[in-house]
Amino acid sequence: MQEFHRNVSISGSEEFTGIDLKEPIRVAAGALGVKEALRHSFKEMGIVRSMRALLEMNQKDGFDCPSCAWPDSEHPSKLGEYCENGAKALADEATIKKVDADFFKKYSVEKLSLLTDYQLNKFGRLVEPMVLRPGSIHYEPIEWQEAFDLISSELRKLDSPDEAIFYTSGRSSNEAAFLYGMFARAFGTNNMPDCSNMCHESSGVALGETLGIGKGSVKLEDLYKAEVIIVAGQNPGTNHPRMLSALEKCKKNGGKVISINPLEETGLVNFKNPQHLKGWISGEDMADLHLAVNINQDIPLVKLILKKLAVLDKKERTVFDHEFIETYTQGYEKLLADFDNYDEDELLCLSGVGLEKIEEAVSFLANKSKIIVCWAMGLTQHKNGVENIREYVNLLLLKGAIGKPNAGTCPVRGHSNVQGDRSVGIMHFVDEALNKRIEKHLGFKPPGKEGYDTVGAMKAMHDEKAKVFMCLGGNFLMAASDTEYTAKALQRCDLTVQVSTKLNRTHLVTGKTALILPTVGRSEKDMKNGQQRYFTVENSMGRVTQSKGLLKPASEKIMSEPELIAQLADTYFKGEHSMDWKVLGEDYNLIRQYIDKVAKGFEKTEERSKGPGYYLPNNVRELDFSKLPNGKAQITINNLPNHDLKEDEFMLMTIRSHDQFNTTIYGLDDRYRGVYNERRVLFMNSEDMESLNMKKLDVVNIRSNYDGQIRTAKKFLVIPYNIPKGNLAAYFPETNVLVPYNHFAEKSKTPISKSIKVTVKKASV
Ligand SMILES: Nc1nc2c(c(=O)[nH]1)N[C@H]1C(S)=C(S)[C@@H](COP(=O)(O)OP(=O)(O)OC[C@H]3O[C@@H](n4cnc5c(=O)[nH]c(N)nc54)[C@H](O)[C@@H]3O)O[C@H]1N2
Ligand SMILES: Nc1nc2c(c(=O)[nH]1)N[C@H]1C(S)=C(S)[C@@H](COP(=O)(O)OP(=O)(O)OC[C@H]3O[C@@H](n4cnc5c(=O)[nH]c(N)nc54)[C@H](O)[C@@H]3O)O[C@H]1N2
Ligand SMILES: [Mo]
Repeated sequence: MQEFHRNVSISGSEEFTGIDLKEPIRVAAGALGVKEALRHSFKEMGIVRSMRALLEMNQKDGFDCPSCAWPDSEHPSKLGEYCENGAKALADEATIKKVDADFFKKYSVEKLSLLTDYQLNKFGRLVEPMVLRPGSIHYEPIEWQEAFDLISSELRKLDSPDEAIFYTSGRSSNEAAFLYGMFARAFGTNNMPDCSNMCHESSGVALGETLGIGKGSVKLEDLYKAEVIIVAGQNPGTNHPRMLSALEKCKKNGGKVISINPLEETGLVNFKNPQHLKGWISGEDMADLHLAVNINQDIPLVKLILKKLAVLDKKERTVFDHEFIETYTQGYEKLLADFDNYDEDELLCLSGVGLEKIEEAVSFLANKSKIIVCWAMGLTQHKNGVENIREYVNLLLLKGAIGKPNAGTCPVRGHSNVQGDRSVGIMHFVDEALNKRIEKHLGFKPPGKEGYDTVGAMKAMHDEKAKVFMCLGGNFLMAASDTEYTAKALQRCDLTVQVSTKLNRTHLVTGKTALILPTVGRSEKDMKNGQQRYFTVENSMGRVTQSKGLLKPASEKIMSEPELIAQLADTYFKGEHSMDWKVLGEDYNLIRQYIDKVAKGFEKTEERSKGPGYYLPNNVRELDFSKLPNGKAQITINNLPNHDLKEDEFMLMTIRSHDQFNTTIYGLDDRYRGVYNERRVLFMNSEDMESLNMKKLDVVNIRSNYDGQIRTAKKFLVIPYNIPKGNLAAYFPETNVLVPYNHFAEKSKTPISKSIKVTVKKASV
């Protein structure tokens, strides 16, 4: 690793931690979920702080859960409105452990980098601004103003504003994201990659093309009375546990749930809802039908279902909604003709699902029109991620399941405010209308050239075309694909700046100079001049609400995100700019007034975000497709994926365990999959293990070979698992080393983290 200018490890310890295997727990949540929630909370925050915080989370006057973007109930339970993973996210942020100047004096970045991501996160909250000077391996304290001066002077040194990149992770508030996006533009660049590029960008592109808005169309209540909910490529029991209550309501009302997933995930098997008494005792079966599709074979599967529905419709003319198709869509005849190009047996074989199950799915759908499709990373993170989603949209359009109650699209967002960040202007592409409003209301001309998205940013830094990299949250090194490539990219920067709450590997593998700017978390009180400030967020369904923290901040030396961005901007512009940054950083109401004027659909946010908040406009809900070709929703033709797997190659998906939030590792257990105290595991079908002559817990290396370049993830323990033959699963981020930086979804450029071609070989130990 001589290329690295500090001797830092990009993986940390790869030692095994002492695995224990048990039967997977097949009931999600329940009393065990509550117990786990409280155990994590008490350990990190103590009992009093935990109870106060948990009872305020997702309540009308409280703060928005820092975990996923699933909407809060409009009638929150007095018992507390949170899930196990929300409680873990809160405990993680509100921990009383601290990472201060003494800590960094004791531990060099080289030493810290030898630890695992789990160990790094456990040290606690970052509590004062720190700088890593060129050549040094120890962070040292720095005054806030000196930090802003340092960044400003590096920015001024650049030959072009496009040599700076401003990344955003989806935890930031609308107010912070707005200021940040406007600062990047005022500085002169659209280089604004965000976590969304690695996440739901494929959904945004697919929905934009077909329905005219890159967001979902359903509201929370729509799920309650849907007739069929399809959950495809999503693991709600772990990643969106509060969604299970909505599925439960749907089922109580007679709806059916179909799960489409290579794995039979626990939350979709059975759910005990701890919000009501009965849920402590008995569980509710969730999915009525599970289709164990092969990785990335959703298109053949959906095509087969559509083809069979088309046959039925030919006879009865009642299966598809012909009036809807006629009035609102274009492309129907072409799609119907295209079905003839596919052989049913071939589609069936590719999908990996049994014919009986397909027939059952067809019978669930044939006479129903209130259909919702929910999805997440299992559809987006493939080369054909955009087409995957378009194919599911075809199903909804043919059934007329769009723009009416209890039907529609439901991309389930990841980070709690990832959708809001985009709505207020975090984007690498140019939005002409937005630019005009910026010019009119903010008084400066924003750049008109498209900027870098995440993969673009990695490449630009790697090729030394970008030299300053600032991150508003996140853990870029571990989140991005191709860890080694990304590490080199970061190290080639002159300056890397992390606005963060917790320690992670991106603080250790850095540019020549690095800054840590510690910030206030979602759960904390944000006071200014004796007044408590609040901010706003947008959930997965487009509702804007307020969020107000209540806990004492981790330290007096941390600064809120809007304030630190404003102070940086003020320093950079030396007080001479059309925007009064300093004042904006102090008064979030003023930021909201600008958001109302500049961001599309926001209006009177100050008053309307109170209580249950307000919905941003959504053309699909109004059946308005006027922005699309011929003013119609687009039915599309989507090709079958073509992977050309070699004889010895498998398809690997990188997924989340039940004990992590993205790159933040809360613990080493994944009880829903029966794995305890270890993350370096590879889930494999037992027949595949047999044919490779492998036994349970054999140590293997996983290799990918793209364009002749070999990438290896070393030392994983093989576990026999209920996964279709030829498919593998392992945890992210440990396996990100395998994902080639230059292989991503067409159009959305989302890395192919869910379909990586790999070979598996026993390691010599
Ligand atoms: N507790 C917790 N909550 C989280 C997160 C977290 O890490 N922890 N992360 C947040 C973020 S940012 C996001 S984006 C979401 C992620 O939420 P998910 O998308 O649920 O997360 P993944 O673990 O990536 O799971 C992907 C699922 O898709 C399935 N899958 C993989 N490939 C395919 C395929 O080709 N077809 C089909 N049909 N299924 C497939 C996998 O088996 C798995 O069940 O969760 C958010 N919420
Ligand atoms: N192989 C593979 N790679 C993936 C994925 C996958 O499924 N497989 N999933 C992708 C997805 S969906 C996503 S969204 C990305 C996630 O990418 P990121 O959003 O970049 O990563 P996170 O792990 O969520 O970021 C965690 C860090 O955020 C900081 N943080 C937490 N809260 C706050 C806050 O309130 N403010 C600030 N400023 N900082 C905060 C903490 O320091 C913490 O260490 O990863 C992507 N990468
Ligand atoms: Mo995400």
